Amino acid sequence: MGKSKVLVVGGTGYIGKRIVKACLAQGHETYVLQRPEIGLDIDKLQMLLSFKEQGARLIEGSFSDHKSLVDAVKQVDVVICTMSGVHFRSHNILMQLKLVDAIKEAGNIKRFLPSEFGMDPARMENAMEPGNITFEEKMTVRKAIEKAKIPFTYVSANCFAGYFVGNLSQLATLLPPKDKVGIYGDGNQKVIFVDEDDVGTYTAKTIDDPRTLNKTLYLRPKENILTQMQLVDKWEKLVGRTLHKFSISAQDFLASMKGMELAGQVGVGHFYHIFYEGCLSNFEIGEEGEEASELYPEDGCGYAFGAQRLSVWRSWSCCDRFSVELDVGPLQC
Ligand code: NDP
Ligand code: GO6
Repeated sequence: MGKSKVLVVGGTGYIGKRIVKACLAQGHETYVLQRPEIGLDIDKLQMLLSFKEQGARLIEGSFSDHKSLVDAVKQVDVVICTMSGVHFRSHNILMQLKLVDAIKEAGNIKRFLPSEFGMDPARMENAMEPGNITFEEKMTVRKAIEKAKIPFTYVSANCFAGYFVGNLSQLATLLPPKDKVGIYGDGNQKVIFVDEDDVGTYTAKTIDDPRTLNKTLYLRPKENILTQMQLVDKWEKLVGRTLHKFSISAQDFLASMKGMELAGQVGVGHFYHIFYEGCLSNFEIGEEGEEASELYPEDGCGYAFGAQRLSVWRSWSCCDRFSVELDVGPLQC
């Protein structure tokens, strides 16, 4: 059986572009939705053209034109949606209901991967407001998928390195702290950090795998499970400098939400569940799920997986601020 044809919806986005690249790299006939709404967004247009140069096919379609979505979906076997879902960027998770309708009508889709790629929303029923919107909307999409009997895989990708590793998990910055670092409580909850390229690779790997049909794929390689303290320790060893650590109590952390805009409040709530409650690692993967590094340990890309690679830090070691001030050599991994 040949590799399935895949359509990526949201392909110019932060995680979408990695998924497009991984699908191409793994030999899938890869289609990317080209929305007329991108208008004069020249960055998106050029990205789409570069996908085309790399072998992707562009399909025109719009969320405000149902038939265009049905026609797009009819050309492929698998749909991966990477619709935006980060409040300070843009949050359109429920727009996917239109895509679900189109997939239902088309009737040919062997697997749909909706925009998830984070915490498992099914385990976040007790999440605090307003961050719970993220999980509730993702659950609404899941319910529509399951009601329409569309075959699915949900990818729980845990913490993207770009948002959680480079900054040692500090809020409101993506840069590594220079002198002092806030530690959530005792910094000992187990967190799972995943390189974005690995999210792409694992996602592409799973689309034709019968073992993940109608299941959740958790990206939880052992090397990627680190506490915040272990993360800070790795960085300190890398740069040969010790940072001043100050503990933030759960109470103070939650109190910091007050006066923030919605996006900031959502972030604080999510960080609370991850760093104080340990929501990413405080459960065993059961019958409803599979773990990615167990399913795909080999295939010659094994070394590319895992926090050891930390490409986000490798890039800091080439960044003036650290190579000059801290004389960081290349990462050993
Ligand atoms: P982006 O903000 O990069 O947006 C992705 C795409 O969404 C855009 O490129 C665009 O597609 C599409 N989009 C946005 N608005 C509209 C609209 N009105 N109509 C149609 N399409 C639209 O998303 P991310 O990559 O940041 O997020 C994707 C998923 O990953 C989300 O579910 C999010 O929650 C999750 N995530 C998880 C993180 C983690 O640490 N685990 C971190 C960040 C995100 P087009 O290419 O067609 O323009
Ligand atoms: C990422 C963030 C970083 C928020 C998830 C505020 C959905 C998920 C791990 O990417 O709110 O500074 O699971 O000041 O299921 C954001 C969100 C993280 C943005 C979390 C996310 C993670 C969304 C911030 C900040 C670095």
